[in-house]
Amino acid sequence: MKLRDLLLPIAVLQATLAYAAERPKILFDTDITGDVDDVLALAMCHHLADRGACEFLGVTVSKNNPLTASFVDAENTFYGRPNLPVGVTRDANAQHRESKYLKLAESPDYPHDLKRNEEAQDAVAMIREILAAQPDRSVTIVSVGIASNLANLLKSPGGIELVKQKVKLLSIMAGAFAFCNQTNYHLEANVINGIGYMQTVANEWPDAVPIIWSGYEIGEALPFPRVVIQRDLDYLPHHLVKEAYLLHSGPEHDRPCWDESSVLYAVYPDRGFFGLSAPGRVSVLDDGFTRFMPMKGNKGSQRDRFLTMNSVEQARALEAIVQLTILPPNR
Ligand SMILES: [Ca+2]
Repeated sequence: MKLRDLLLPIAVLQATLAYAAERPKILFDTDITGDVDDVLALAMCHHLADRGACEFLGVTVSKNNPLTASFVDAENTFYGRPNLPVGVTRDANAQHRESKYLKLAESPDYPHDLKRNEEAQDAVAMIREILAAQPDRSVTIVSVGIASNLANLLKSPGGIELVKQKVKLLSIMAGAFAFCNQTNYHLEANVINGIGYMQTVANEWPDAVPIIWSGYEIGEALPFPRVVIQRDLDYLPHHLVKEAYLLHSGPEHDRPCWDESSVLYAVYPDRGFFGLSAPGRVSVLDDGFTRFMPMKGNKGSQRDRFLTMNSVEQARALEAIVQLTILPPNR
């Protein structure tokens, strides 16, 4: 046997291991109740996992509504993952939110077996369990709602240490870091609907674990094209994403892709979809404003950066989000 024949399998194994090590392990924390971008972002997580771009570990819900677990399980089943772990907040202080689309979980068109929040896991216990079972510094948390679960995780016994040990990145949709919505002081919903929770995250999240913030201005610059909803999801008689979008936004609205931006960055951080600010530190003020202070020289925290986007990145990111949302379910 030639030396080359011996070395080739080793090279393939090394490449495979390197790939597996790079592939993000995603925990998706969502407030899937009010806005519909959570539904599209969850669809993206499934499609990205289908193509092997990430590993999908589970979904936790940060707001209170009796249909959240049922809807998430319906969507997970729709996309071929009926047994994906689902956790819901047990924090009675977390915002209760009505929904225009969660009722789709009760439709016979979307069969699934998790029907009641009481049957779902406690979100914080579930996150702790999943983190504990993963290799060190390997888990990417994508947070696209209020920060109730993250704050309660940090406050749980040993929670900060667990995050420090197991989490590689927090990709979070929250705050505002540019002139947007006609002001340079936009108070963003994921913060102001639970200011204390977001303050806990900003104050207590370990300095060694990077946070990438997607501000309001990013999603606002990524309007999901209504024509895609109108025309591209008719390959099934009943499409959960299409029906949820129509119930929330109607057929004549281009809903901003706030939550989708944090999924896209988490899985493809280096594909030219976004730029990044200089490193620094985000603090959450008592009125909910997110203030970013850049690192000065070699001093200060380097934990936080926020997404930026030029016109080329904007066009690329929007098309990637569209194409990663509308694929047929792999089931
Ligand atoms: Ca959301």
